[in-house]
Amino acid sequence: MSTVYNRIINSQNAIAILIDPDKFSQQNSDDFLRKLNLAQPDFIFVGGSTVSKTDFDTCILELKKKTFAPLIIFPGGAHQIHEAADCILFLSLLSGRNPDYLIGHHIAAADEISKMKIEVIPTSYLLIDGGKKTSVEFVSQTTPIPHDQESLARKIALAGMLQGKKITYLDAGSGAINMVSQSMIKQVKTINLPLIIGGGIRTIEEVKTVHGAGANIVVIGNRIEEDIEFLLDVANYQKNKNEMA
Ligand code: 1GP
Repeated sequence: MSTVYNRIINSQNAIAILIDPDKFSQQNSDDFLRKLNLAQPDFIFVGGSTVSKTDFDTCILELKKKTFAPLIIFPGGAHQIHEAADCILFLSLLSGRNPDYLIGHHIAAADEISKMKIEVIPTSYLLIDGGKKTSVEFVSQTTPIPHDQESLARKIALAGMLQGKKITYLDAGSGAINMVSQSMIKQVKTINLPLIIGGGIRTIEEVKTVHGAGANIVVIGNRIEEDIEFLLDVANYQKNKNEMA
């Protein structure tokens, strides 16, 4: 069966564009959507730390109608679920000790999700210090893993795998000054699980670096919110990548 998870496992050098429904009302223009489709992202992630249910639902429905890539929910809370999406990353914030983000939101969402046809991927989510306080840190009231604690990140990801998580996501947080280091990516990649890396990735050079270190999927959010023309650089990257494949 062709599932989003199979697609992720088989993805090398994939790009996910992150859409924050909080900002989507300004982005929802023909120009933005045309460039988003031109970029041919491998995945579109949708989610945010402070999003209302109404904005979330509108964003999912609009993107489902107007874009082509698999739509993956990257939830900031229990209310960010919708059956029009293809998949939800069922995130546990394993770098922190806040029970709400380890299991609380999951319980709140469990009945509703299980009634939907949506694919659910249990995911270890680790927040890594990216040089500034990010909204995930503030909202979750957790402390990120220090930037240079590669072995701690690896151990947490390994524990997540032993708990049954199918993916590891290392996030320096939206707008991070420092992206996750190559050495941390390499260490965590020694665990044989697909790896998603996000936070503070702002150039194609950085995308290449992160892919080169072993990320299956690189997530780009902030850079596109600031400059939608960057979608054209992503389009070129994707075109070259597909030609080389
Ligand atoms: C944040 O990983 C994402 O959760 C993306 O980060 O917005 O900095 O690209 P940016």
